[in-house]
Amino acid sequence: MKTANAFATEHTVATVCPLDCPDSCSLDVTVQNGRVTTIDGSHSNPVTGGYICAKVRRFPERVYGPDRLLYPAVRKGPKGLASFARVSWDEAFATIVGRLRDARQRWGGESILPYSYGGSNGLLTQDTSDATLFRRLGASRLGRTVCAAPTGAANMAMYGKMPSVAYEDFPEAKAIVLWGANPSTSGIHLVPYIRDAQRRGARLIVIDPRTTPLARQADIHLAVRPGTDLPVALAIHRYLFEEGHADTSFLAAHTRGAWQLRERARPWTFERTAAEAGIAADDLRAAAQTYAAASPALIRCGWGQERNRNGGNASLAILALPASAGKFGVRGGGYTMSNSASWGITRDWIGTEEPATRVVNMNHLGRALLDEHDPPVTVLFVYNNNAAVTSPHQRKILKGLEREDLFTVVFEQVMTDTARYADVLLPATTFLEGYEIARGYGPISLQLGRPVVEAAGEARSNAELFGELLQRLDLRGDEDPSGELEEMLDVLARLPDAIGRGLRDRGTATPPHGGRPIQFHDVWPLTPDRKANLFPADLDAEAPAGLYAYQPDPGTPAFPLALISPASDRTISSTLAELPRPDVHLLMHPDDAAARGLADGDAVRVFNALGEVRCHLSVGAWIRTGTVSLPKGLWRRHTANGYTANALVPDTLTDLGGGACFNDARVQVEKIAD
Ligand SMILES: Nc1nc2c(c(=O)[nH]1)N[C@H]1C(S)=C(S)[C@@H](COP(=O)(O)OP(=O)(O)OC[C@H]3O[C@@H](n4cnc5c(=O)[nH]c(N)nc54)[C@H](O)[C@@H]3O)O[C@H]1N2
Ligand SMILES: Nc1nc2c(c(=O)[nH]1)N[C@H]1C(S)=C(S)[C@@H](COP(=O)(O)OP(=O)(O)OC[C@H]3O[C@@H](n4cnc5c(=O)[nH]c(N)nc54)[C@H](O)[C@@H]3O)O[C@H]1N2
Ligand code: SF4
Ligand SMILES: [Mo]
Repeated sequence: MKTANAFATEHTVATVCPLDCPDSCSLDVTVQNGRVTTIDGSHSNPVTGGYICAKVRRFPERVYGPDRLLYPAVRKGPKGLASFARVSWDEAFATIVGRLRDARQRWGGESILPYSYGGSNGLLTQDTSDATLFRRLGASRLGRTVCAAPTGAANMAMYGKMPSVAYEDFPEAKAIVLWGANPSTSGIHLVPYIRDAQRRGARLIVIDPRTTPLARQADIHLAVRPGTDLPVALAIHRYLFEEGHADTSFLAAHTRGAWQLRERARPWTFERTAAEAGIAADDLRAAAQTYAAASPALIRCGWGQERNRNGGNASLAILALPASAGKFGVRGGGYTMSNSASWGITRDWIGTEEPATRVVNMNHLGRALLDEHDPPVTVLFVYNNNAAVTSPHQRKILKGLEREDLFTVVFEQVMTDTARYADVLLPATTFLEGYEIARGYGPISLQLGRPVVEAAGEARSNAELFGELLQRLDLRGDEDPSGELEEMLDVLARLPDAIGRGLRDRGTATPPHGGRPIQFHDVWPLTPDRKANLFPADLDAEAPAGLYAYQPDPGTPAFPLALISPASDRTISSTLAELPRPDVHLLMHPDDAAARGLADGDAVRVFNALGEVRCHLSVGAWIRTGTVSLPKGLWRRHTANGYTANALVPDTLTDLGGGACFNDARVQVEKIAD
């Protein structure tokens, strides 16, 4: 009897992981008595092959954990201390609606700043009814630049974001360059395809200041100094052009601007570049020769190289390599970048045209809260984001969030560091409790996520929250969908026919070209003349020193170490950071440790003019000299003094795209008493 009962109440639901990870795993979720018990990979997305990462296996601990937000609440104590009192949704709505109306009346709509980023990275939970609401309020617009802004600007200007090489085609390549990408952590399903290529004789080149797992298995590892990728890529162009390896017929037929690129590459000899990047000239030459000689040859361009003052130009120069070298037109040749634009989705479901209100670069949140007066930001509405720990210049942001005259709404799943500063805190559903359309940005995939269990407590979906706010502010249009299910159906109906039908009927859409397009064969640059623009003139005007012009680090003797903060296998950005984890360490090379009298396990302070982080030290040769590393995505509870890497990250912007300079911090490290 008992067994029969248990059987009757256990079932498995097929859905998809929409977190901000390139892979977009299809999932089988087991539910027992209305609660999620296990999350496993399924085979419906063939690329993710039935296995998932350890992080998302632990997602039930998040759904039912002590940090989960279950009810609306209002602040009771000082900002930042997370002292809240439960209120009804009605009370919460009344307060928010009153404050939004008041802000609009006194200061104008631009005094309202919506602040959001990846969250659940799908099509439904962002840029749907939320965008309709903030557009109709005439709120400030947000420049969503915290990630992929420089690479996005480069890929758009050069290739119009044409679809790029799929994971499945990596085994065809005879040379693979992993440039500023660490798939062993940040997109694990690419790894077996790379290993397969290696077994079939491919040479692997890794360009990364750290000895990542794949760098250890590479034929050539260029452990460059952070921020020096631009000269490194230009030196390879120079070799191609000056030593007769450029594909002049491809360049003439399919590109513009090649000679200007050649001019800018000319000064970057292997010797000069190697000195700047802190690598051996022979290794750089070997990398250039290997890449030039191999066919097919493939570059996986990541995001590690974009997050510094030269990041936009570096990404441009990297993306231009397959054009100069004539690597396109064959399966397994070309480049892989974000594939999020591959479906040509334009989000024409947003209910209102975008108003011409002021744009706030999200990397300048601290400045927006403290230095902006025309009008000041008086209402901050945070959702799908944890800015208190994920945006640059943490101390300035926290100071801004402390402003007594700022009204902050945070709409969240768990008690994040940002949630602790809310005036009104609203509970959000997780992807296991609602619909989502998840779009892979590694593999070209689009899958429908379904509710697996009832929402915990009184949590609501984004569609429900923003729909209700539109209603209560008298901003709802007759055409607007009402509620999450209607919003999902509305989006499905507005997607191109074949895509919407696939999602409705099978839960997955069939990508063009079987999801494995060959660049310059099946897909072409989405630029006006369908050519690759190797020297986009508008970007030449935007870049501080012009296109492909390198901005060297002038050096700050007090802070000689470059700090990077790459993705870790514990979190996706800062999502899941609430779960228990081992002690956090700063990673440092043995030579740098010795020079400072530091040893493995020491308590240290990492500091610069912006702030300080106190944690323990890990000494190892898997990072280059002159560079130290802290994990991305920490919460304040993970360090001894409550600050994370972003307390040391300046809010300067990248050369192109207004991106964040997370890997451009300069610091010093010293021992402290434990
Ligand atoms: N587990 C996990 N997966 C994730 C994420 C996560 O937080 N955790 N985040 C997701 C998101 S939002 C993104 S954008 C992607 C990011 O995906 P990736 O780009 O792969 O991730 P990162 O760790 O930011 O950077 C990759 C590598 O760049 C190196 N690097 C740092 N600075 C430089 C530099 O100046 N030049 C070069 N050549 N290399 C440099 C780092 O050492 C790191 O190994 O991953 C996604 N996947
Ligand atoms: N130092 C350093 N900092 C970095 C980076 C780095 O490399 N180094 N990388 C940067 C990168 S690549 C990125 S993409 C950013 C990401 O930064 P964020 O956008 O802040 O990403 P997360 O930390 O994942 O926070 C997303 C939050 O959204 C919530 N959420 C998820 N789904 C929903 C939903 O449906 N509704 C609502 N209301 N909330 C939801 C989650 O609970 C989570 O707390 O971080 C950046 N920060
Ligand atoms: S975070 Fe990435 S690897 Fe993990 S389950 Fe989600 S899509 Fe798969
Ligand atoms: Mo990102």
